[in-house]
Amino acid sequence: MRRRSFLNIASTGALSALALAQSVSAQMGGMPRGGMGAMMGRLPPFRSGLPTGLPLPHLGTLANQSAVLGDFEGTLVASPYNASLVSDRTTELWGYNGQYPGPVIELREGQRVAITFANRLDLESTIHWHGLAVPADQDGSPMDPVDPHTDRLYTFEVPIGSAGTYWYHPHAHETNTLQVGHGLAAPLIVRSSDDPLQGLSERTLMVTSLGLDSNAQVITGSTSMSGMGAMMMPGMSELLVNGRRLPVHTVTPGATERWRIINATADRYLRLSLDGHYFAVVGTDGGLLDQPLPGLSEWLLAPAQRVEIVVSMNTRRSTRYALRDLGYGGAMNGGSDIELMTVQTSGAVALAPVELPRILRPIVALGPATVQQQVALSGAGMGMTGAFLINGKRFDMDRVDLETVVGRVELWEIVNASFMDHPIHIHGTQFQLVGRTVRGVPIAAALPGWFDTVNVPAGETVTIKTQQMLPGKRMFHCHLLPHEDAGMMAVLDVRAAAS
Ligand SMILES: [Cu+2]
Repeated sequence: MRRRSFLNIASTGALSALALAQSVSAQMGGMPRGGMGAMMGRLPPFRSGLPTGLPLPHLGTLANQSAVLGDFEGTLVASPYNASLVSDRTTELWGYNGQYPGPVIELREGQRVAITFANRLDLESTIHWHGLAVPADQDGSPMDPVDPHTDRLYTFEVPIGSAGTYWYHPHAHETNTLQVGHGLAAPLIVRSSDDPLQGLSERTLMVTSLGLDSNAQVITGSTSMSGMGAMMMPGMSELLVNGRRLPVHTVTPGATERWRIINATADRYLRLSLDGHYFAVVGTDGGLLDQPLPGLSEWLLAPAQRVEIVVSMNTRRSTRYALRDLGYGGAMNGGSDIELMTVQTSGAVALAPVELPRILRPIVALGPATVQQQVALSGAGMGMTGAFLINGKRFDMDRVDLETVVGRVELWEIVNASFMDHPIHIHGTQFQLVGRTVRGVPIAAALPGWFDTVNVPAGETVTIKTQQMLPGKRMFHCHLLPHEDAGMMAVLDVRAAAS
């Protein structure tokens, strides 16, 4: 199959921007492919009976209960609750504070945070602060479970320089497809005092996948069929934005908006595109890029990744545009084109476009790597057996798979020998992209920005530069949750630096 250009670049005239965007295209591995998805036939879009066309909701924020000025204190209760999603039916969801998605946690750089987690589920759970560099014992890893019907306190300080879009979700042993699939996930936003995009109108768009059976009860890829889950889920779930199927976001014509988009699905790649619009990417997993990347028509957002985009709406009044997932075959997810949200311009007088600053913030490149590590991803057989492995092994939390030292810069070569893409997430840090190797040909793909999750396309090698600044044991794993549950996870032991 011939590759075609992933990103259509508007005529910005800037050759360097074009070259950079092409390297982004290369880095994201984002070409639609036939592959297994095509071989297995495209599944018709799943229809759950969820209503469409309702207004895009603003997500509620978690109340700050701290009596100390500047600190953040909050409570998250995870429990089952009944929701009315489909007419004449009640659906049991599992939620944080009875919300789907859960409440947004709004934090500031440097803030001291104390969050009580009340686990009112009948199974063990944790809260993982996805992408934030918090101490290993506060990271909500499966080594640190919170028993059913018990509480625990998470405390950490929000790192300086971490302003960006994150999310929180359970990270229990082997039950994450089940827990996230029932609704346990929510945004976490970190703000800085000197945000160069502060004046822009802003929306957080949390994309989740929800599967409902004919009785409006949640279906997920269960642990027992976790190997199959990644293939079966997409045909059985719908994509929601802020908890709603195909909501309507009404905007003033010409308005310039900043969207923080979170892929909180269990296993869906999102090839995002907005009909009739180009957009600028301004941020990735770990916050703003060094400069905006304008003129993009699509962006591949792997499971667990976030992207911040700025889009200036068309000046035509009373016109509808679809925010779409164009479909991506790399993880056998069928590759259908699905509308996620309707953007509707109002009848108001058009606003003048806002010009973006040329520089967003400095991104300091990690220094030269002194150690190289190999991470091999494989799937046994054709994946039907449920064996998804890292360096040939299934996850064992009592084993250490890789070792590093606090502060050491390492080059990780993540080799995907399997037949499908895997989005690899490393806990405890943000890393930088170096390049990828396609059929033996290395392609430089430096993008001045920070990531905690990178897509590693089938048959390719992705090279990253990474550094851990806090000691302790950290997970790294595939963020297709059925793969993670099936054991595609490993332990990185970060040793304190020798004095
Ligand atoms: Cu995977």
